[in-house]
Amino acid sequence: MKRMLSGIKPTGQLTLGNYIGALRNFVKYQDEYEMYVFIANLHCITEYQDPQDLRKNLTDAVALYLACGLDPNKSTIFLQTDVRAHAQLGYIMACNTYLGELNRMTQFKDKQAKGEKNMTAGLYTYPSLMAADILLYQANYVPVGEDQKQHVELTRDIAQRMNNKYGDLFTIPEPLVAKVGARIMSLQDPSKKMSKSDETNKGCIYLLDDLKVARKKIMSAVTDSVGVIQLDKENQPGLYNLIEIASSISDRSMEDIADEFKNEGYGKLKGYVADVVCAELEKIQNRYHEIIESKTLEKVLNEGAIKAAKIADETLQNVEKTIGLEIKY
Ligand code: ATP
Ligand code: LTN
Repeated sequence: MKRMLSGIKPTGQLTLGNYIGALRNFVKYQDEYEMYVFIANLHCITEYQDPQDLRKNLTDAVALYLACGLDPNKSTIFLQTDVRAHAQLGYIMACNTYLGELNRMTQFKDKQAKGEKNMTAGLYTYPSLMAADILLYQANYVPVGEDQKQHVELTRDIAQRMNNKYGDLFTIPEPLVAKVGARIMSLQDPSKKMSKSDETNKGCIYLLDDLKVARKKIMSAVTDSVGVIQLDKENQPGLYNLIEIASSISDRSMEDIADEFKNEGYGKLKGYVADVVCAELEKIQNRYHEIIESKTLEKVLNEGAIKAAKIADETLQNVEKTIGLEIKY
């Protein structure tokens, strides 16, 4: 069975973008692959997080993983810091990543261009840690949203380089980006990704949003003045985004949905999208509350960490030995 690994960095509440671009796919893949999914808490602290908020976000993220359908009997679910090898291999990876490579990473460049102050060294070397996350498990595939593809490609380059230098240390992973839903856009500005860090909060639907609030966000999504329902991503990006959201969740094709509403007004389509989204959120939220009350999270994470550490430690030990960090008596 091929191995698959992915992580989510819960710096805030998980969003509909995370669900459609990442989480939902993990659930689909867990029957076909040996699946490893982790909460990337080390990646969270590349920017300051209030400790209390961070703890709450981590707990919510695990509960939401389960509520969205990840099954601990099929997937290994764990917290990044519970497997110490991540930070250890992360350092070794940083020593095998060139500054030129890190300088090309768009996520970092965008933040720098925005003139963000107090950017940390951790934020800069984050792609090296992400490479360690993946390579520790010798993963064949890494399902991610469009924005993370570049990081997985860097991981491949680092792995290839180390394999050339030292012999076969790592499996070369492939990014897996879904055709529909890989980049869900903000409901208020369809030129921007739907993001946790949305300043207004109106363009982003959170998985734990009150259903009335979620509906309102969809009904007031920015569209266009063309007035015709059709699939034209360039000229009608807001409408396209709404149809993409509904298509991803309902498993209907975008063409099918556009066709059903082609003679209707935008309000009717938005109502349909809101129905689809709210029904899904309601299911997720009901399960989320059950899971929080059942107090099973600790057990899931403990078992996950034991399984994950077994594989990760083996890779780390092999790397340390191969690159000459061990003394043989
Ligand atoms: P931020 O919103 O602060 O930019 P993020 O949501 O991109 O952060 P993560 O939570 O780590 O950061 O992302 C987890 C996964 O969700 C990644 O695979 C990412 O590509 C995917 N993802 C995030 N936002 C979207 C989106 N709007 N559309 C599709 N996939 C997304
Ligand atoms: N960088 C990712 C989260 C992440 C990840 C990973 C995803 C950290 N390590 C390893 C896949 C594989 C993000 O910010 N979305």
